[in-house]
Amino acid sequence: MKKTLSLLLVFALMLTLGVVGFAADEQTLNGAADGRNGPIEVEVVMVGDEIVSVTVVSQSETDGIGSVAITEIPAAIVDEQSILLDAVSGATVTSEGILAAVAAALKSGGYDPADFEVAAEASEEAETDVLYDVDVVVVGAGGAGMTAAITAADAGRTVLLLESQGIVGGNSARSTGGMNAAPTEWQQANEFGESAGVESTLKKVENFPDNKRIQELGEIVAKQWEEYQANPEGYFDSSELFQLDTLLGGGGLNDPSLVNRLVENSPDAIAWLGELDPQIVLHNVAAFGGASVKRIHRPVDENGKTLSVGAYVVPLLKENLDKRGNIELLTNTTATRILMDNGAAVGVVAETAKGATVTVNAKAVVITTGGFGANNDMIASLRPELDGFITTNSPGIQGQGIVMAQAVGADTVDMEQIQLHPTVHVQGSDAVLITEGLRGDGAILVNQEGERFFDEVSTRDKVSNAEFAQTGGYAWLIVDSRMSDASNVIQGYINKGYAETGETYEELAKAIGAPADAFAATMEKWNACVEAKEDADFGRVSFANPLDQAPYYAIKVQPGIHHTMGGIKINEDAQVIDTEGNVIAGLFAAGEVTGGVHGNNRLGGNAVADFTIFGRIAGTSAADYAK
Ligand code: MEZ
Repeated sequence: MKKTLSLLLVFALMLTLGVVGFAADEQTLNGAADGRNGPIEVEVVMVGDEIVSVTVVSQSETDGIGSVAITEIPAAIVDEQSILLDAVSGATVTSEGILAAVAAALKSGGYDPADFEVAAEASEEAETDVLYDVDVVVVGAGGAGMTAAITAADAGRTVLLLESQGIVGGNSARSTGGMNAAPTEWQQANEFGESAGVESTLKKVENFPDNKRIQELGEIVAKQWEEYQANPEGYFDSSELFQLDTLLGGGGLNDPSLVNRLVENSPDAIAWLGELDPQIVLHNVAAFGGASVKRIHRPVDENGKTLSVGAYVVPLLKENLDKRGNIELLTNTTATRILMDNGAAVGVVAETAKGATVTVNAKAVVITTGGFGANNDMIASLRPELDGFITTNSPGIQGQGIVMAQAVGADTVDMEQIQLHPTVHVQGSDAVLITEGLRGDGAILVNQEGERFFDEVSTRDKVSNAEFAQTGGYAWLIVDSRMSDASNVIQGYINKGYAETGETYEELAKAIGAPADAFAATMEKWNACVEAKEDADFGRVSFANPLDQAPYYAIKVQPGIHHTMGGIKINEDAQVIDTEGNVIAGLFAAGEVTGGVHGNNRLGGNAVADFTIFGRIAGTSAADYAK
């Protein structure tokens, strides 16, 4: 004890004399504030009035979205000695959470946060206009844009990639489920138990007597199914069944040639992602709405638990983008106009966040700006009944690319086809997508009366309409702990506070305010349906496991805008088509900015397929054109 005391005295003397290696008035402060997914905790080191360092010590923000703010905002605070900074666009909630946590830390150390609310010097600096000359300019750095840029760069072209937001990823970064592909070797790892799904699809063909392609595919699949049943080896799926599901799901409105292109390229697209980056492994195959069989390919962690596909793939695409010396990425730069010469696209004009003009001369232009699901005015002008609806879309999804393409004569298709996703959870001011994967893996939907009301794995349009008809227009999505133990995605929802919970059915019913008897009866009846593999009430044909492992969870969900199926008209080579039906030379488009692939309703898992497959096609076509 005596020895400890004397050591402390020596240490205090050294501090006074400035002998030790840190300044005497250095202090470490801690603060916390809410981010998008939960609390953000920071550690702030101050020396006198100087912010020496800011470290985020704890957070649960989304990879590829919030993670960008977590890297950029602390460094900017130190550089600018300010907490009055612009948020990283696209990651506003996380940015503001970090700034608020730093303010709280400063306050705890006796500082007045207002003293650090100084206008950042750098942001006052004017930017100068700039001119680029490249082979290919890609507008929009979501999944399709990054894929197109990488493909064109790998074909030897110089590429400039423009992104209106502060982060890349767009809606792709928010996608959760996975990517449809068929037939693949990874489907073969599953035991086939989806006969009822195939039978039910073949029956639906009768509903489209005038759709030549649906009839044609129906005949082919019926024959394939007959042959398989005679010799049931391996897992049953085919390119034709995948096309049939996509066309039936889209109400037959899809362009069959685009569907064919999507499907035929799907197995190779999964392989391509794995070749691009061996870390991209999408080999866990599951059932999703509107698919006759298990077809969505998902990532899992080292323990086999499912992960969100967007948060998994987007950072890896970005990493691969950064590795290429012939791609330059400009964020916070919004393209406003396509440059034309003699009927051909020859570049774009864009504007930086600080108002400077970026002029890009390019041999080919690729538009990949995504749809318009975050642009309420555009939505309301096409579908007045959706005015003010909640949306799962990223804020940058404003339809800019569609407007720019129309200005140079591009045609559009199916613009009024706007998809509502039936399981969107409202948390504060956020509308959060609760993946369809939960229903594919066995979850059910009950209404406020504690009763099932529809086939949960039907297509999104139908499930959404059924929800609207329930009390309050919402439903409760029910999972058990067997499901949550197998999924990082579900555990994330629980950790973020989206779920009510109960140790028994009755307890969960109480937590959600539903009648306990009715809810418990619904659960027992559902578990019996799973055992019998038959749902006499609603005709569901995919079952997974009974929901009988406590604790049980319920997430409140309602329909929200998720995908805009309409957009720029393209052909199979991702060339943009004008209102006269001709190709616009030098102009290409891919991903949600285009229309025609999904008809009046996109199937879950077809967006990631769309951005990868048509992103690659657009990148290849643009690179060829720009030779
Ligand atoms: O493709 C989608 O939109 C998708 C798979 C969404 C989801 O529910 O996870």
